[in-house]
Amino acid sequence: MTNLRFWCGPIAAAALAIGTAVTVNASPADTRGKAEAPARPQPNIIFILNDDQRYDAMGFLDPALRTPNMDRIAREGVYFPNAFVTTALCSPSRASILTGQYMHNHGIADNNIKFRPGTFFFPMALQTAGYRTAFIGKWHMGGHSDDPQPGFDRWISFKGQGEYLPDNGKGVRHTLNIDGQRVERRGYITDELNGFALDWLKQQDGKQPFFLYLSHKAVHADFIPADRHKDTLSREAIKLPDSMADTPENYEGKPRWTKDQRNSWHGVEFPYHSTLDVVDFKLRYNQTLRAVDEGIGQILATLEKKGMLENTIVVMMGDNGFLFGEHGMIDKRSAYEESMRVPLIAFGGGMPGGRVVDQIVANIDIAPTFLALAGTAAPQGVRFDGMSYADLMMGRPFKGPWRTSLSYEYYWEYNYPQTPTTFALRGDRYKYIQYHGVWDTEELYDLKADPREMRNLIADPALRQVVRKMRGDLFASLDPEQGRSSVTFTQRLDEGSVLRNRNGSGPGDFPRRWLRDGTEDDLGNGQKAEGGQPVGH
Ligand SMILES: [Ca+2]
Repeated sequence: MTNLRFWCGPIAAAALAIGTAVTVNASPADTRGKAEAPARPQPNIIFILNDDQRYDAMGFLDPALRTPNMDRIAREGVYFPNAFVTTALCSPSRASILTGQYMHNHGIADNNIKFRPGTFFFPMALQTAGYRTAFIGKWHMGGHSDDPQPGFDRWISFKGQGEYLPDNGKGVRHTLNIDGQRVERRGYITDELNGFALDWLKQQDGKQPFFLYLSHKAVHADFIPADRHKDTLSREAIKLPDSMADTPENYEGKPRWTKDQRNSWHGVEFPYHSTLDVVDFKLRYNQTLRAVDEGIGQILATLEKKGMLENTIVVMMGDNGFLFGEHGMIDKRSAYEESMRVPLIAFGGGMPGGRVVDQIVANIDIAPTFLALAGTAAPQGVRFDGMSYADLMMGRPFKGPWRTSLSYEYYWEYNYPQTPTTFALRGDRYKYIQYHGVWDTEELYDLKADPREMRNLIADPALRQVVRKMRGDLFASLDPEQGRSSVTFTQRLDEGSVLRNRNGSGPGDFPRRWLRDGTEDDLGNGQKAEGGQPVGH
């Protein structure tokens, strides 16, 4: 289970990253009897969360990037190629990380809603277990506030999405909230946050275990790289996806909304209502990520210098993915792979290195995993939707079973009306997607045969049972027994980003399989078309 099969060149690595690798690694059975020494009591934990870093935005998966420190962690530590978020949107995903719960349970359905009072954040339990805790960076939950939040002894944050640069270009400094005090910004955001993290790490004396949550603003749009990285990396190395083109083949079988989105705020024809070039956009993203990677290198160097790497677990993850032209779209929110899939790598703390863990893991697993690593648990009455993968990470015997699929949910936002409310079930082999509140088709993809999600198999008669089972499993997994599966109603504040380019493409068509002349014998409702019983009018 410790072979470096992913470290064998970009083609194999890319195949692995898109889920086509054949080798099954670190399965529960594999790990039995091969345990390393038990983890030291109460290891230190550093969690580095990067904003909108998609699953393949690391140099060992994409040669257009340069991330030697992330590559080192993947090579010498543990790489999770099947890591996902249960919602591809900043605040809801971050809330799932902190609470260990699905969005419909924690209630942060968009980037504006505030936490319910009394919500449990996992760092509270780390404090109770004796940890010193720090939050440094983007919080972005609870309205436009950067006030200190429960669970953290040290607090450094900013309002909303924050700003890359320390001032507005007109002499007005942006500010940070440091333990409740308003302090003026000094430098480029990634370097500034990383500097605070290094300062805090240097203060740790080893008498108390610590937990550091370093939450970067990078690489959220609009990307601004550090000055030292502005002219670096190759534009020519950036490859846009084949699915970006507006061709009948690319939209065959796709939902109507994907074609509609093409000419919109989140589409390649009118991106952010501008003339933005997607290649230039991706180049700036790649450049902006470099400061994050350099910061990780400094953190590792500091740990090594202090002799703390053996007892400090470093975990790096993305809060959601990002589309750069896939299916004619940009940004995130959808259940397509580039949106819901994230990087996840771990290193240090005595974990056996050079391993790939193939199990499906998610943002909702962070809270139970970190509490397990710390040897503690949530207080009575707190329920996690996620599972601890601490044993998988640390190479310890794993008492299965592990999940075979993961549910996904996204709730429509009035301000970005291009993407409908989405529910999906992502398994090892198939992904099933259904939409709520729009007249559109479901989707089913065979991820082994079609990792780019180009051939919608929803109407394939041979897969009818697969579709029925996944519909049922999705519904069951979202926990309707508790009556919490209702679609969230959010407040509309304006008309939203509704503009279209007059010279761009038109709206999408209905699926061809739905078209009839009106004389066919299958003109009942959808149940009849699928061989079931109509349920009335
Ligand atoms: Ca994000």
